Amino acid sequence: MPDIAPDTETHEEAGPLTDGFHLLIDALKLNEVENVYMVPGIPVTDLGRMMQSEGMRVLSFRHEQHAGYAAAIAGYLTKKPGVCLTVSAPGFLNGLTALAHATTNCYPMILMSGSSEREIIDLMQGDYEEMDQLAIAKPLCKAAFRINHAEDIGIGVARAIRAALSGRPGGVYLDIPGALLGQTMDAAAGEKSLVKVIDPAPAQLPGPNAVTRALNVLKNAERPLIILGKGAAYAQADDAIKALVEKSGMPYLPMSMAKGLLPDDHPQSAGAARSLVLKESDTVMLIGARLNWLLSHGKGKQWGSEPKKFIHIDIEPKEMDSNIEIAAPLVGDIGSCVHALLDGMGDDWAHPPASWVDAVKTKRDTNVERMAPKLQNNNVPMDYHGALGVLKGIVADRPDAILVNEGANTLDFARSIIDMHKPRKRLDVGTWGVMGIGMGQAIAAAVETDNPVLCIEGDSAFGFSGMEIETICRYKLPVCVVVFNNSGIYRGTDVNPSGGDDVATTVFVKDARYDKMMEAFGGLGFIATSPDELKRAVNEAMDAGRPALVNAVIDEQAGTESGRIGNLNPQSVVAQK
Ligand code: ADP
Ligand code: TZD
Ligand code: MG
Repeated sequence: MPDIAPDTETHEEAGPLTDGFHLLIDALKLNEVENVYMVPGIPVTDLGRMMQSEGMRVLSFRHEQHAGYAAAIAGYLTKKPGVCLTVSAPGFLNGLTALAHATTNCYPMILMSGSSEREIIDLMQGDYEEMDQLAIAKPLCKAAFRINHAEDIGIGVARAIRAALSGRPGGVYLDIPGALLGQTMDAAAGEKSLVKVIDPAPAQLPGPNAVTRALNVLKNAERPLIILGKGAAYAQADDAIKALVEKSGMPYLPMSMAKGLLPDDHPQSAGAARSLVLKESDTVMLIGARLNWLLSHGKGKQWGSEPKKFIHIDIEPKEMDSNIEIAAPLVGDIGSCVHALLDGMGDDWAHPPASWVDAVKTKRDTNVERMAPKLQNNNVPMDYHGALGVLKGIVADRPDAILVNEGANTLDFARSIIDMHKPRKRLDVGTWGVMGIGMGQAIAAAVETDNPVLCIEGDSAFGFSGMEIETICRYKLPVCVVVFNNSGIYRGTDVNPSGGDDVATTVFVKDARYDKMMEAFGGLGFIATSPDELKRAVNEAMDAGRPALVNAVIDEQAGTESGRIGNLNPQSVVAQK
């Protein structure tokens, strides 16, 4: 065997080195990622520190799920991927719910998780926090990648960003083996390896035939309806959408998070005539809204007996015909599609027949009138209407505040009672109806927008993320949490059907003082037992611009099972004991 010759080639002095930590940070910064939502620990503790020292804003949470929900909604609010950073196995799994939630809701997000030694994981030899994270993440997100070599960090981050943002946005998993962070390479070569993603969400223009087809369907409509979904809000094509709605003269219905895209008191809003427009319309144009369970899949009693024609604007071609036949699919990004429609409508577009527009308006005005006195009641204990009537006024006075909302009755009543006045100000449970988004979304809303945040939370819903009020206090965020405390899930009155000592499964500790939790971390605590007290407390909290929690005592009997979706509960055929 020949002797191995000594290396005679590299006599030049080696240049400065960089490492995986710095390359990752540089790659993120190059792509304008400014904020990271994380929980520290092996192997990402130093990464968090270095991100902070390199000028990124690093928000350290108490639980990864909430860091994940923060990243997901940051993506929705900014059209840039929200980044969540977690430790391996358990931290990764805690973040995964949020990644799946982001994907389900079409929010761009990147979950970056540290991971353990590949060789040991693959031989299942029991490493610290061992888990094949990439394989587990794959079915739950839009794309999943692992970066194994420092020189691939640039391209890996670029792929993650483009995958999250392009087409239908969604969640992306990026696996960061601990060993990667410590890898070194020549600094100049490292810098060259970074990739700035050019045009990460390219415009997707609709085909001209598809535009003509859609306009023809619209033209022939007698009772048209526009439905705006959160995809329309995400698209940030606010002016074009408003122009389209107004030029068309058609009534429109905003889905929950599309409220405020046009102000809810807009004359064409059919928000308070939902049942009528779903049932009676003959043509429906969906803009960034899916015909999923939230719209009863486009069929059934709610939609009336006559067949309707659907026009569907969405960036995802597979969404067309997903539940029912779409007469005019318009595939493209919402901005481009809406502009194409506006152009095609010309200057003399005829508004729908007055009989239809007037019928919707009459129904809406009647419903609003009927609701008004309920919202002014000053009952003690408060019911949902009395409490939300007050909060409706506060939101009207503070249209820039971001409203975060979760719960069952607390969600459903707040959604229908509180008008939104500007786009992307209402953040809620999204497509899954997930409890626990509250504090994470509140934190990201404050961090990403600098606007004040008002959270309206069921007491159960709040409990899922309640510990993050420490995070809110630590970062001194202008978040006011109102807990609708009815001592339970849906109601506080259930009794244990067995007659045993345990309380019913839906009931919590009576007279709980959630306000004291906030005080424990230095925030402001309030208790409100009447609408007047609630008004005073929330205004004081919002004026203070500091972390605050108002414990709003709600009538234990006021709620109904599952809020508005009790019909989805399966029924047992066996008589209950
Ligand atoms: P909602 O729950 O408010 O009804 P969904 O989440 O069901 O809304 O629907 C959002 C839809 O918007 C998704 O089908 C998604 O593909 C689509 N979407 C998201 N961003 C865009 C965009 N920029 N252009 C076109 N469609 C988009
Ligand atoms: N777990 C998760 C993650 N999401 C869920 N949606 C649920 C459980 C089930 N669930 C609901 O759908 S609403 C709700 C739960 C537990 C709480 C309702 O109680 P609340 O609101 O106190 O938040 P109200 O005002 O009492 O109805
Ligand atoms: Mg409750």
